[in-house]
Amino acid sequence: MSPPAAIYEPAFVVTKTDLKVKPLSEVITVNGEASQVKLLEQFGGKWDSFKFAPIRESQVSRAMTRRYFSDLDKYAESDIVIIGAGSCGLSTAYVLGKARPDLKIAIIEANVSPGGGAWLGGQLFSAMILRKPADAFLNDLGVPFEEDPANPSFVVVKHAALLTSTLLSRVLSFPNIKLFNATSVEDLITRPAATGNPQDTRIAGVVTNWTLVTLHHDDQSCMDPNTINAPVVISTTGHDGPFGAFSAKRLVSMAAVEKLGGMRGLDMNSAEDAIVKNTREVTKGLIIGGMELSEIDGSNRMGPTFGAMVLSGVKAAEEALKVFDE
Ligand code: 48N
Repeated sequence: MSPPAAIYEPAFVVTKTDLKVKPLSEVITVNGEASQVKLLEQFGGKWDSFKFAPIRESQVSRAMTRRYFSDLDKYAESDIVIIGAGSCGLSTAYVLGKARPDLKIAIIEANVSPGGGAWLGGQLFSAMILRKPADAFLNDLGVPFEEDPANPSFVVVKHAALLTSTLLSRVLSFPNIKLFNATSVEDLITRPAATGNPQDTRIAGVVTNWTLVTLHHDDQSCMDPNTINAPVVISTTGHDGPFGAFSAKRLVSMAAVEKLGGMRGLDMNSAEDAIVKNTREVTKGLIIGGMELSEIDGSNRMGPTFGAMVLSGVKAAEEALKVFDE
């Protein structure tokens, strides 16, 4: 039944004459062969006789749990732990995954869904702005963007989710990187300094728990955490909030840092330069990047522009590699 002529809008992207309309059976192919034909030919070519291969529920459970627990065992000793899978943490992981496929890298993300604040460009607007030279990172990652000659200082990714999903898929495809999501870092593993000065404390890993447990320590009997040892921890937990700025606040509560600088008002120009320039090892074994850094340093916030997040990630990766290049 064709749509009512009066309100029907023609196809937005291409007109039908430009399309080489293929039968569905040729749209999804397996090794170049029309898979639907292949898929259905074993069922007499009809969906109504379709059946999946048989399974027993315990096979699914074992396929998931075996892998998860072997990963927990493997990453119990990691080379690098990244706390927070937002735009900065994922950019850090992407650079490290490319540069050092020999290192074991664990990413701990409190939410079920990684990505942090990078699924929208700002407020509810989906386009994401990155100021140059962050377009170099997009080129390396292979994310398309638009340039406007009238605004040569920045580029626009048509939807923030295009950057974040591309970054996420590349990071998760590295064999040496494991994402533990729905998992929170609820403390840092520390080693006392020979000086006895708490400000010389060395960070030697993270203390983790299921996020739902972390959220309910006050109303449940304490459920003890798990641990991951690592010589380098990179904290990118975002600016203050229920979970944000985790390591910055923990350093203050353990007297490793005197006090928080506290994020200042919005000033794009100074905020983005400061975050990238000051991404650093704030105490032995702990590098802080992204918006969490504004809480330590008291730098401004930049609002809806993400160039500093990806380039802070590049800098954080470089700082971490100094430890392994020694
Ligand atoms: O996206 P965020 O919050 O943090 P960044 O630094 O990667 O990116 C910040 C950016 O999105 C902005 O805020 C923009 C540029 N706006 C600036 C402005 O002026 O408003 O990601 C942090 C991630 C989140 O996914 C959290 O769930 C996670 O870290 N997280 C944790 N994961 C595990 N354990 C924790 N303790 C923890 N705390 C936060």
